[in-house]
Amino acid sequence: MNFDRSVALIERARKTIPGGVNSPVRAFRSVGGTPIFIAKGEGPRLIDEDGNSYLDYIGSWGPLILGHRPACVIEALREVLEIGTSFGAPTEREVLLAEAVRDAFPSMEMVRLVNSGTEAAMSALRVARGFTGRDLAIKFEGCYHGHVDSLLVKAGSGLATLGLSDSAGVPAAFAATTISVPYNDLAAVEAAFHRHPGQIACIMLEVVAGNMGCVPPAPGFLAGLRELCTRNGTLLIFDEVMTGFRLAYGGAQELYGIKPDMTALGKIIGGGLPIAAYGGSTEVMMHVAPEGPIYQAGTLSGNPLAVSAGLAMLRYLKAHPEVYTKIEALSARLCANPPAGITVNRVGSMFTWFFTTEPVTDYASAKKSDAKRFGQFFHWMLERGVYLAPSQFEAAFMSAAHTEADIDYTAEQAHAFFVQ
Ligand code: KE4
Repeated sequence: MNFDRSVALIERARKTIPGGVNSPVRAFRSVGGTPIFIAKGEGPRLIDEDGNSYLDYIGSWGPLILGHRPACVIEALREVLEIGTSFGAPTEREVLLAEAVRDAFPSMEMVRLVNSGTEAAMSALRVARGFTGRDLAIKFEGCYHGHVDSLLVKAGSGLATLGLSDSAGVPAAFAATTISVPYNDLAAVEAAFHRHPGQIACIMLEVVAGNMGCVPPAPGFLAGLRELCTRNGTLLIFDEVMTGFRLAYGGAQELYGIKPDMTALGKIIGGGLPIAAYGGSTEVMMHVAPEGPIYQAGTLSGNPLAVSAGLAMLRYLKAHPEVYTKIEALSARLCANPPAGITVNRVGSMFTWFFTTEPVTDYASAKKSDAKRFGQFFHWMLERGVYLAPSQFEAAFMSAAHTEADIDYTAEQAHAFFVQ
């Protein structure tokens, strides 16, 4: 494959954009090589600036459950362009989208639309703190909730201790409001409650983790968190930015049957345009301005352009439940009979091939993977027209635009890597 234009473009891009990218993972730093610049997306495929074609298993990091440029979204965008793009004033469309979200996620009696998953998680955290009057939050190592200052923390020295900044520019005082514990470790959560009685506003988690690679909740983990939160007056916040509308139309909370106090949504809810949302019970959400004292705002929140794309996406998914059975079957087909030396974690259409022989149940076990060998695998696949996430610690996503032939080609190329 020829990557000349991407090579030239990244050199040029680095002069005006840090790393030449608008989000760090796109820079290929953990797999090496040159990030490819995309010219076009169509169905399950991406075409780069050198004309190379790839089967896309990132799907813009989750939003594109129907593949690139689905007709329902494109048609909705054409229609809304006739009336405008943003008004900074209420419109009927955003009421329709809020109602569609509430119908899909009954725990979200009230919904506030925002523009990114980061905003959704940040706002839900603020509401939990404002509603409970408490400052501390529990998160899990390896889970990512956007670049929210106080959630960019790594575990403190011992279990259940206050977090330490995981990014420059985050004051230690902010990080110290977050307790970071191992995913799937209920005992560590209980220890945190014992150590900080009456001080914990919320627990926030990815219900199925995708940001350390795909890691499902252990049996009983979610129910245990639910019980601990109820017992301690702490809000349970499900970050479903990745899993919402993907693992089921009602997200992971439908799949696992656990009702959170608040939910953050993103990605699919926008149909590929910038929309996200957070919400919860009426009792909690009536604390949000202008109804209550917790402030949150946004110039483009609920803009008709993005809302129209999101509405079209959700309406299509609701009317076509067969999308979920298709992407489940395609993902199962791709992950069946993994090569020796690989641990595959999959939940529905989210999956990760970990380069380790040990089970991956949390961040510590995920980090035992051979990231260098994953990098070699990534480039082997890229050269053969398969575009995987450029990091061992990301989930891959299937779309309904992929076909069995696409899957069989992908599997064939993947298996060939292990016998070369
Ligand atoms: P955004 O602010 O990027 O829209 O959403 C942040 C976020 C929140 N919660 C979860 C569970 C997420 O997965 C994300 C963002 N996901 C990453 C993928 N690992 C986005 C890719 C990127 O950062 O470029």
